[in-house]
Amino acid sequence: MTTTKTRDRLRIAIQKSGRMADVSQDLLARCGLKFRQSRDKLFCFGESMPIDLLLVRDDDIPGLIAQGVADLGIVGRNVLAEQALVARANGEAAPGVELRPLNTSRCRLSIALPQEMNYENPQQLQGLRIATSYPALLADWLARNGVAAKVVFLAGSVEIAPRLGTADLICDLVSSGATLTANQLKEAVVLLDSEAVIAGPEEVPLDERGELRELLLRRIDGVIQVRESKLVMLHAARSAIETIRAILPNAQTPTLLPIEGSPDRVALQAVCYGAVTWTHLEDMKRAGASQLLVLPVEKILA
Ligand code: PRT
Ligand code: ZN
Repeated sequence: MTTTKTRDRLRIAIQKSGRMADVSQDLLARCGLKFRQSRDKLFCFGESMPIDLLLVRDDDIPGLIAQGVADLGIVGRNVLAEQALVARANGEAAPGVELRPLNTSRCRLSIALPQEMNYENPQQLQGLRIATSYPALLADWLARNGVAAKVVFLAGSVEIAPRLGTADLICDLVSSGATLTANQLKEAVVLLDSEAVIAGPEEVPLDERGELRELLLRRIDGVIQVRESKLVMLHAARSAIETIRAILPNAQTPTLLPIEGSPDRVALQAVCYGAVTWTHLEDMKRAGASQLLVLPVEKILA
């Protein structure tokens, strides 16, 4: 059932505890939100803005958005995509759309095989049993590839199913790959590249929540931009600046300042919106830069 009541406070659902709990709290804190912890720790009242928090299991987040109980949620794309397929199959309301990727909590939903099996093509999986906590995403991939395999649903510990003999292979989340290796499995096909996302209903609420949602999304954009930005400072001969500028990754127009006592040399500073690697620094040094400094950026208001 969808709640149609208007509200003047925005509600964001995030994971109460688990891999995404700290990441979500940290993002909202960086957006300037402060919350009062309630005694049951499920609902936190927003003190700095009319934005409250619901602390729930990650699997409940898409449903809370679909019911209109939460206006936004921070959840893995894997959870959102799985529940979107289930909702569509049941003719239910979509559990929200992805409004922003958050470039954190990255993982992939992959099919993994016992190490002794060689993967060549999807047809090889015909008739096999695949254990997973993501039955809809797996069934969708199997259908798109014309494979009739048996989907064995397991809520957790999917990786031990082949050893227990309850499945031939698995379809599970992978990040470093260490869990697969420890269970004598290897990644064969990536079904979905996942990361934390901010999700919400496609339509912006028509009451006060609409503006709050837009304001928060703008702040989130700023936080993400800052997270990936670095301030680069260096000295170089004026004649080398053009070459050095070409090496700077995703840089804003740099500021050039004179250096006292060295009329041919300038100090350069530029914000780069992307990773500044050792290779970039070494290339700039070769091009004539010295005194290279790379600093984190705290806030940007362009
Ligand atoms: O209690 P609640 O239901 O809220 O939490 P949960 O136990 O269902 O989820 P949680 O906290 O484990 O994960 C939340 C979200 O984090 C997931 O939905 C993903 O979007 C994201 N995420 C990122 C991961 C991983 N990385 C991850 N590595 N979720 C799970 N894993 C597991 C995976 O299932 C496997 O068991 O870690 C293992 C593999 O890790 P590697 O590094 O060994 O490959
Ligand atoms: Zn969960």
